[in-house]
Amino acid sequence: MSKTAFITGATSGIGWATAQAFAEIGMNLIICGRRKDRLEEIQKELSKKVKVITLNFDVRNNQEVVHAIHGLPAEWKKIDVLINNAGNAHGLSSIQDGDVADWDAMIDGNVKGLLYVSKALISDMIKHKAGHIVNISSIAGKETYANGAVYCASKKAVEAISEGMRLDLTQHGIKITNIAPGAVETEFSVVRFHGDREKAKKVYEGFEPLQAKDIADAIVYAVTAPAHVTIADLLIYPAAQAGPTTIYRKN
Ligand code: NDP
Ligand code: 8X3
Repeated sequence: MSKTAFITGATSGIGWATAQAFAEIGMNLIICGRRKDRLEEIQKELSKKVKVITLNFDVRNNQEVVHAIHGLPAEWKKIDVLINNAGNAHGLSSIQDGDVADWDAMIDGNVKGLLYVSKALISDMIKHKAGHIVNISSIAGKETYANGAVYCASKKAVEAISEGMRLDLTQHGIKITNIAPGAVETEFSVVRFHGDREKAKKVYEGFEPLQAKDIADAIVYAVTAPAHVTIADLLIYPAAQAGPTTIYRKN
């Protein structure tokens, strides 16, 4: 029987690439995001290969999360794989200059949103004594960099939640994978710089960044590992990167 994956942040970047990669291996998809038009386009594309439904909610709003998940049709209630991917950086500022609205967006989305979605799905995974949760952290969750205190804090929280989930849920047959990418060229930097595409482009100049598909391939590797294997933690850099801000650029 085909498995079902629930992917947050599937309208762009890593989440979208993961939806495509899962469709290639025959997984049915519940794709989530705030941009309804994009969800519908992706649904149309991937429905040629697998069954796809869309859920349109903001992960920061627990009521919306619970309403969307509880409203799933009966045949979509058994989730085999949850990809907690939705998230972004907002701003790149010193702690003294940071914008409170940016802080709220990062803590509420990257941390509380991941918790809300997980809580709404974990009890059924426990009931079925099976499941796999993949949390998308970041190199920012491993090492803090200047002007990134709050984004790094949000991803350090993801690291702690991954560890805690593994400690609490392994006994229920649920696997937890934490994936920490370095620089991936997606809409991430456009969002971080509040829509400034020129500034975003510069982040990836002079080296070959990861593409969303590189991370999707790692996610497929983790979720298709044999039943007795848990891929617990992966740190994935582009070849030119050696630390959060140590990137060897040409010129
Ligand atoms: P993108 O900006 O391309 O994608 C972010 C996705 O998250 C979008 O689909 C967006 O959908 C969704 N999202 C963001 N906020 C919310 C929200 N409040 N509610 C619902 N959905 C939301 O960036 P990436 O693909 O790069 O980012 C995916 C994950 O990877 C993030 O957690 C990011 O922190 C992490 N990451 C990224 C790295 C990079 O260099 N790109 C490196 C390390 C980690 P929509 O706007 O439609 O709601
Ligand atoms: C995204 C990578 O280095 O911009 O999490 O924090 S970084």
